[in-house]
Formats: sequence, structure tokens, C-alpha cells
Amino acid sequence: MKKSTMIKELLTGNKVIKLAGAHDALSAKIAEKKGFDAIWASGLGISAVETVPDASILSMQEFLNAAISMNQATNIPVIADCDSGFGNIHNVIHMVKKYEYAGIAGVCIEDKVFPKLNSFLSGNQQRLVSAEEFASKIMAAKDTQIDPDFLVIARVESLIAGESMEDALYRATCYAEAGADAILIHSKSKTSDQIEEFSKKWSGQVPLFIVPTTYPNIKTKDIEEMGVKAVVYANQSLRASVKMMDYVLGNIIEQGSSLKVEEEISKVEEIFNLQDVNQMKIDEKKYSHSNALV
Ligand code: SPV
Ligand code: MG
Repeated sequence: MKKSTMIKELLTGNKVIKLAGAHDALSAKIAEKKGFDAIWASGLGISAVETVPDASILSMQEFLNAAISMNQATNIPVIADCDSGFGNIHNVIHMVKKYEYAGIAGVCIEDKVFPKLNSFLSGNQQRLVSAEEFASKIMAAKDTQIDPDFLVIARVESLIAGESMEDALYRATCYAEAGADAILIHSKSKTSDQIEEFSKKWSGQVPLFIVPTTYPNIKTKDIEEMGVKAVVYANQSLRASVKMMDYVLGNIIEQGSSLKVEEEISKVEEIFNLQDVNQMKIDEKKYSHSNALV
């Protein structure tokens, strides 16, 4: 089954869809192994791998290459975080052609100006484009896709930019009417109150996605009860790997050896498994020169 069809089917199913943020093929593969339904090719994560800010610094092609790596390494759909669409409607049209052709199951674009800033960057003003301008981007994206199952998610940043709940609901309605397949409602609140209020007032026209980074106490059961369809754990694996690398490398310098941390890190065999070394061994036997001659 096509990966876009897989995600479309999940959207119409009755389970909450769990997406894991990934920053490369390895993190995507671990997410699949752990049972996530889909991958979120995180703009923050992909930028962090290059140690640049999540502020439209990398090019679309760089984000796309990272998403392709994740897609090729896994059997589950990849939804690509495409920031504000890399520019205006012409950039969005180009983006949809490229991502769809590459086999990415869907894209998510947000209603911030280009260049965008990560939603949690403080001290900088988060600026939105008008609802009308962003609705045009959604229309352009939907008109461009060839595969009917390719997903276009509209991300509403009103609550991030300090706008009202009414603004968020108005924008979400405009984007759904423009053809968005789902709405991602983002919040930086320390509690899930905003998301709860939004989902209560939402018409249900299209399904909702949430990203509970700042309100991590919310559980799958609560999400289900709210009527939210999908949850994106956008940056937990990135933060986990940074913390662990920092701790382990610091410890080696402090101790003068890796002995103390040896039990706390993955065995080399676990790395081999993630690299499909087993398959390499099977291929080696199957295609050995002696077999070829008999
Ligand atoms: C990302 O993962 O890049 C996101 C989610 O857009 S967040 O960083 O929470 O805004
Ligand atoms: Mg992002």
C-alpha cells in the first residue's frame, strides 16, 4: 500500500495516530521499531542536525533530502514539516511536486511569514501572514498534488503568536475550507487548556493534530476524549540523543575512559541491527560466487 494511503486510512480509523519527530533515518527507524504510526520529519530536528537555528536557514532541498532518508529507512508514512512552505505560493507548488514525487506521504505548512522562526523561540516576534494569504497556499498545494491521498496539513500558529482563540478558530475554518486535510493546532501553553478549548469549539470539519511539547502531561486517553486525531511527539528523540551524547562524552573526558558509561549505552550489535546487517549476511550467502556457478 502507498504510504499516503496508509496515513489516509489512519486518519479515517478510530485510533489516535502517534507521530514521532525524527531528525534523520536512524531516529525514524527507531520510532518505527517502537510502534509509532508515522514519522514527523521535524524542521527543528533537521536544522539541529546541521547545528543551525530552526529559522528557514536550510533550503527546501536539504529538508527534502532528510525526509527522503527517513522515508527510505522505514515502512511507515513520513509527514514532512515544511515550515511556512519555503516562500510564497510558487514555492509551495514546487514543494508539493517535489515531496509527492519523492514518496513523502504528506506535508504540513504553517501560517507564519517566511522566513519562519521556531514556535518556542522567545524574544522574537512570531509573525503570521493573513488568513487569506495562507488559505491561498493551501489551495495551491491541494491543486498541485496528483495523488489524491497525499496529505496537506494546515498548521495554525495563532496561539503561538499571542492571537485570540477566535482568530485560531477562524483561521482553521478558512484553511479547512481551502481544502486542508487536517489542522495542526499549535500551543506553547504549559497546560492543555488551550488545546481543550480549541477542540471543544472546533467544528470537526477536518481532523486535528496537536504537538504536546510544553504540556507533556496529556495522555493518549485525554487526546482521544478531546476528539483530537493525531499527536506529534516532535522533538523528544532529538532532545534524548543530545542529552545522552552530552552526558556520555563528558563522562569519558572526566573519567579518562568509557568504562563507567559502557553499560548505559547501546551495544554495537544494536547498531548492527538498525543497519540491517542480518540482511547483508543473507545476501552474502545468496549471492556468493560459488552459488552463482551451480
Ligand atoms: C518541529 O518539530 O520542527 C516543529 C514542532 O515544528 S515545534 O518545534 O514544536 O514547533
Ligand atoms: Mg517545525
